[in-house]
Amino acid sequence: MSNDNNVKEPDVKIVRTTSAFDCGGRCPLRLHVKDGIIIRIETDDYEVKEEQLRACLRCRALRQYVYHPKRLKFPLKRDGPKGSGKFKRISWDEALSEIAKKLKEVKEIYGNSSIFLVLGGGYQAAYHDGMLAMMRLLTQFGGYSTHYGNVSSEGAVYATQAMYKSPFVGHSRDDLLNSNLIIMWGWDPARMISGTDTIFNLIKAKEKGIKIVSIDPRYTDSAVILADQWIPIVPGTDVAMMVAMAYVIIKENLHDQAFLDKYTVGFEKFKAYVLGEEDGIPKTPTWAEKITTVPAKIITDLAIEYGKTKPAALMDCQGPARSAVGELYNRAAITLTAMTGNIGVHGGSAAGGLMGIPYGHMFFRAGIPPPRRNPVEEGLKSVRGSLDLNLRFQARCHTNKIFDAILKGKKGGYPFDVKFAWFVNNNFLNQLGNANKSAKALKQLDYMVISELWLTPTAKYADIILPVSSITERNDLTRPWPSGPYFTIANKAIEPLGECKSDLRIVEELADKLDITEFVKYPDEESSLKFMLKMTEDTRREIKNFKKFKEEGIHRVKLEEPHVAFKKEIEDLENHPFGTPSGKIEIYSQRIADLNDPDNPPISKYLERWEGRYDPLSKKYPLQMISPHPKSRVHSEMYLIEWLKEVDPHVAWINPVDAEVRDIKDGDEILVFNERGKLTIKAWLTERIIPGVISIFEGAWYDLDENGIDRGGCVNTLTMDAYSPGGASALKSCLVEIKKFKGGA
Ligand SMILES: Nc1nc2c(c(=O)[nH]1)N[C@H]1C(S)=C(S)[C@@H](COP(=O)(O)OP(=O)(O)OC[C@H]3O[C@@H](n4cnc5c(=O)[nH]c(N)nc54)[C@H](O)[C@@H]3O)O[C@H]1N2
Ligand SMILES: Nc1nc2c(c(=O)[nH]1)N[C@H]1C(S)=C(S)[C@@H](COP(=O)(O)OP(=O)(O)OC[C@H]3O[C@@H](n4cnc5c(=O)[nH]c(N)nc54)[C@H](O)[C@@H]3O)O[C@H]1N2
Ligand SMILES: [Mo]
Repeated sequence: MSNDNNVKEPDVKIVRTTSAFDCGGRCPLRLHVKDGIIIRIETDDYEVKEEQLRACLRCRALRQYVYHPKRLKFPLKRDGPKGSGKFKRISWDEALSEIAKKLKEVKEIYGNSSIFLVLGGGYQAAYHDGMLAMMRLLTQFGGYSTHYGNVSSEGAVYATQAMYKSPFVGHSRDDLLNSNLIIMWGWDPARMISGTDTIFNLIKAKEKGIKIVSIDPRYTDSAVILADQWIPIVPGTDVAMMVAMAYVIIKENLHDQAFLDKYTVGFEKFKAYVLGEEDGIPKTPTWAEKITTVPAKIITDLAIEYGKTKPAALMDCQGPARSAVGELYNRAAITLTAMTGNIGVHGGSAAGGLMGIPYGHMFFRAGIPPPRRNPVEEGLKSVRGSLDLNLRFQARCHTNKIFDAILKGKKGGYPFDVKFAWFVNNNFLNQLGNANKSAKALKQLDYMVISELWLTPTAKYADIILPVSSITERNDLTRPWPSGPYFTIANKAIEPLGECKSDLRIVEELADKLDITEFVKYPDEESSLKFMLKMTEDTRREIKNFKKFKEEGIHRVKLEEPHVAFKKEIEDLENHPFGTPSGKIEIYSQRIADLNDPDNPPISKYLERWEGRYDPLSKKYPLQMISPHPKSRVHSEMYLIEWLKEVDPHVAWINPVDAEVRDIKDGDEILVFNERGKLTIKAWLTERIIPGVISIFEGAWYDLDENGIDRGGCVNTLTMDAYSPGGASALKSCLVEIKKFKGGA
């Protein structure tokens, strides 16, 4: 396979590994290591060129990340007011002893529920990152409080749980080539990767002449390179367009009644809503045009095309669902795929937010290593909104309410008072709604520990910071989450920098200080990985030769044909019913109906809740702000890397129409503001975004000046710490105003 032996420099070792960034791509990398230092990075050289998984700009800048002068290398203790960023170096022994003492104190005085574990947002990319390790440690210490609702994808999780009961709604990407129409509905894989093999397969699809449509308020990179048609839409109004498409499909008799009869429940109720029998409003394209600004003719034409073209892949995503009623967008998309019989067939799509195919998710399917039960949650049931995800949510706060819970505790109706918080795998001050409020909460918090590679805006508020090794400094399993099918493994290429340790090592040492004698320790990282691989059936079946897997850094699963979600169910429903209570796809969900919440209807409907275009607040703050994920970073990770800043400077996308009335010119420094905060950023005037909407990529580091203005341009200075009935973090429902920034307050 490789030509590793042909390396010209004999003292250069090539380590095959993968990155573990949260873009979900998992790219085989060849790290050239000389004298213990990574001197060069190359990407996949798989002999089957068509199947190479080539890395993008971020992995190619991995050396800049690993060796960045600002990497944390020693344990730090706060040496100034919280948030000041002033720290002094201490030893590991001092750091862990102080943490252990604090933990014991809090446990004794307030009980375990006052220990709050704030877990990764997106960064759950590797088995040995801090999440599972910390859960295991604190479980054995008597339990902890935590949060529910994945900040990333809870809208999609809720939609798929409600309608399919399985989150594995994806096809392998080569199946896109079997499609005859691909609709990228709020999906921009050229930027956000969505699986390393995605864009390559989309380019092949385009070359094959498959029509590709993009529906997005922005003319995205993917639309630029792939789309035959760009349909700009007002953010938050997708369901109106989807419902109007359903109207046309029903009127034209293009729906697949046989499929609906056999595989779904509740279509009649959805139909009654669509036709206006329920509320007197037929959901015609003209009705939808007023809401979405998409011309009725374009809606009609696309509906007819989607209804007639078999198979067709409607690719929705997670981003648009991260809004006030986000799950309804994924639910409407699933409804359309069911109406057109595109589920379970090659070239189709089950929609549902691109949650991927099973393989890469191995360590989630295997569950948390024992002990599994967190004593603080014992005996408690899940709360509304969670459906039956089988987690004990009553003891938790919602993820987008983490800082509100820290501020208000039990007096504010939360199930716990936080006295000790451990942040791991996240930069949540930066990444959750309402950063100014989050900063206030962290100032007030009694005691905080974070394990990090960087002095992030969140880490600045910690009492103790523990420096963590990067993925190049440890052995690990990594997780390609949106696509595959392949398994990846990270191989240690270099020794940890400075005094950095892996999260796994940290919990093992802390377990000793906490006198948890029965804590399971692995003699080395490899034996922990072997244990993990044994825990799921497909890894047992596939990875027979661990040594080979390690050497190659990847195990490619050879499928006889592309993976298709729900193929078994569609081919043989009797023996393979869906996991829902009815055993079918639930267009109407009785479980949701039972919750009796008008904002959480049992069928997907177009609703507006807050801070959408038609909110009365738009008189004061007339611009909708969206915050997609940055090309040059993974959220806030890699923020400090100058190479990447150069590739894609941090600017606000503004339509010239909105700029002109405010006398804003291209390149002007502007103030973006609402009741929650103010930030400054450079304006980029472009027709690649529709009027009435501005776009600022998430992840720039929050940096408050003396006037309370965020000069870092962190978009969450403006967003809300709220969530949808299904549990989506509503970060995309946000109204703002802008003006030229003239300095001062
Ligand atoms: N406005 C707005 N906000 C958003 C979004 C949006 O669309 N709009 N998107 C949301 C989404 S989808 C997500 S997933 C979240 C992401 O939110 P976060 O997960 O908070 O974002 P990251 O910047 O990836 O932060 C991960 C942190 O983990 C650290 N880290 C990396 N590797 C390790 C490790 O091995 N161990 C430890 N201990 N730490 C490590 C990194 O240095 C980094 O600081 O952001 C959300 N925030
Ligand atoms: N480079 C890079 N890649 C990443 C990440 C990253 O930080 N950097 N993060 C990763 C993570 S954690 C996630 S969850 C994924 C998924 O990423 P997502 O959260 O799905 O991606 P977003 O960029 O937020 O949104 C996708 C598209 O939706 C559009 N959009 C926003 N609002 C609306 C709307 O109301 N309607 C419609 N039709 N479109 C809308 C945006 O303009 C954008 O082009 O990306 C992953 N990939
Ligand atoms: Mo995410």
